[in-house]
Amino acid sequence: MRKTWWKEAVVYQVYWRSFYDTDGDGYGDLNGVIAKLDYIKELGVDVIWLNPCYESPDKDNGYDISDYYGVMEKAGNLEIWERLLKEVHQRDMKLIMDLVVNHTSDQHHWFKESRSSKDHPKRDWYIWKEPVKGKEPNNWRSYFSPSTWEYDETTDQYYFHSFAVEQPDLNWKNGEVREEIYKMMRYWLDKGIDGFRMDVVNLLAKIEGFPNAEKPEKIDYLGNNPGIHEYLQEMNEKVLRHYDIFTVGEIPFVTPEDGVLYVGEDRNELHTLFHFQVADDMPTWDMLRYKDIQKTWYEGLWGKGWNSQFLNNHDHTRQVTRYGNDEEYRVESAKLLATMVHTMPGMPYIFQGEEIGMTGVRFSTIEDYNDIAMKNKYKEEVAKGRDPQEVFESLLPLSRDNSRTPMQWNDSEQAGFTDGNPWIKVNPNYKSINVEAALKDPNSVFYYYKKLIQLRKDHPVMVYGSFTDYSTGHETIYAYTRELEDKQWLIVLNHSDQHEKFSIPDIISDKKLEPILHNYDTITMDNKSIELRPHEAVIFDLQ
Ligand code: ISL
Repeated sequence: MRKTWWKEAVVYQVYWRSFYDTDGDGYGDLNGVIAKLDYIKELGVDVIWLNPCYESPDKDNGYDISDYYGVMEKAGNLEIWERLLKEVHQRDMKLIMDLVVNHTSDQHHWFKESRSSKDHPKRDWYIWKEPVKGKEPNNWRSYFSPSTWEYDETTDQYYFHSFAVEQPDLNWKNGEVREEIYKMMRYWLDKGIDGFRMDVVNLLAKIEGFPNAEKPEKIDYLGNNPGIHEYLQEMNEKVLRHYDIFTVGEIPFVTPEDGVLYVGEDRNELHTLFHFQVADDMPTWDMLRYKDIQKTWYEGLWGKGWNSQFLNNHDHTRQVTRYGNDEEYRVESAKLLATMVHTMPGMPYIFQGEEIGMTGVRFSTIEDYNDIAMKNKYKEEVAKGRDPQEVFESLLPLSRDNSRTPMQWNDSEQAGFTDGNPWIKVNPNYKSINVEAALKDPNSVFYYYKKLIQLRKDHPVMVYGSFTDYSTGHETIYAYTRELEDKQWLIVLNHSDQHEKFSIPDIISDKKLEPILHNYDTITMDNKSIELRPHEAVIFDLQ
């Protein structure tokens, strides 16, 4: 397996609008990220992924871009962005930006020109279709609305949008569009960024002819269509391969068989990917399903391409709430989940606040929420006549706002996030869950993450070691090895609220188990088995 800097990296995701506000407008900003770089560096991470800060009307929190070359005023300006990049590099960290090129904002001048008339030169920069029997051209659903089509009176045609009405899809079949995107990519790469996280990059190619879907609610027809690999190979040829960077594709609906086509080292497309067989398709914790997903992705990619590991981000509820125990065992559970993500094969991603065990949120009314996906779904379901309170409660667990509440810096007003009125309420548990408290507590989740990240730097086995599961079929214990040359680790996790006992497999029972990281202060074991308390996690070096 080829060794590279990015394969050994840990990525920290900064959702800047919820990170730290320095100008009191209630939104985090780039100066706030700069102000907290020493905190991020203290953790030991190597790369910062910055969510979009380009010019945007902010209908989808920056994922609706109106000018790829500008920085939205809420975030700051280009000069502050330049300073952020310099400060990140001065701390020997790297910065990757979000590349959102499946769609733009409907306020982008390209779209305004395109929609102005059927024969405008930019008409074909977006996807326009005639009505069919006076209605939408087909039955496809979008991520954020009942149809992927929005009627435009000016020219009596529909335009295509995979997400919100305000996010029209670019037409990647048009070579002018592709060249314009490549030019923009070079602009940011030439400024010195270290790569891109590519937003729904497998949606760029659409099914020829836009035929009706048998199951429109499944929406997987939006991705992985013929032509996508040609686009990515062209992007690689014309842009990516000319820089020492890494690219991570956000690739929904993908299986390992498809995934290797995006990240295979012989494919000249992307370096690694996020799949969503957990985050989108596993609503709550299911150990057997998680084990199977990790096994199939390991078998599908190992030796061919590189995986990425995450359990939460700005779109997916905080992991200790969704997949762990955020009450009685919050600290142990947060540490166990971190141990698992960081010892699985692939690059680990930390979403801001995860390192102090921040939890999901339960606000009391729909007005407390901001997420366009949740608010559109709420309106759609209530319009069907469903009880509003029941709809609201059904949307709470997976609302993207669970992860978007402000970073909790201390126990002062607004958790030290802002002196103003925050754009979204702070999670009320900030009084006890905050950075200041974590930095004072040697047993905090923060310092456990710091140790995990340091282990990766000190032990190549954590990055390049082969993976073997020794707990197949066990619903609460996950026990697996990582092996590289003569180095062998055993990771043992008890993902449950009960006490468990793990019998050490014969094949490794002749080895001495030397604990190197542990989320409790003692270990109870003999040479045959290990007693495991609720959410206990141990990494052993086998000697
Ligand atoms: O949020 C999701 C479901 O809970 C994800 O499926 C997510 O919408 C999807 O993976 C695409 O996400 C990306 O593109 C969207 C943007 O809203 C998300 O924030 C971004 O991560 C449109 O650009």
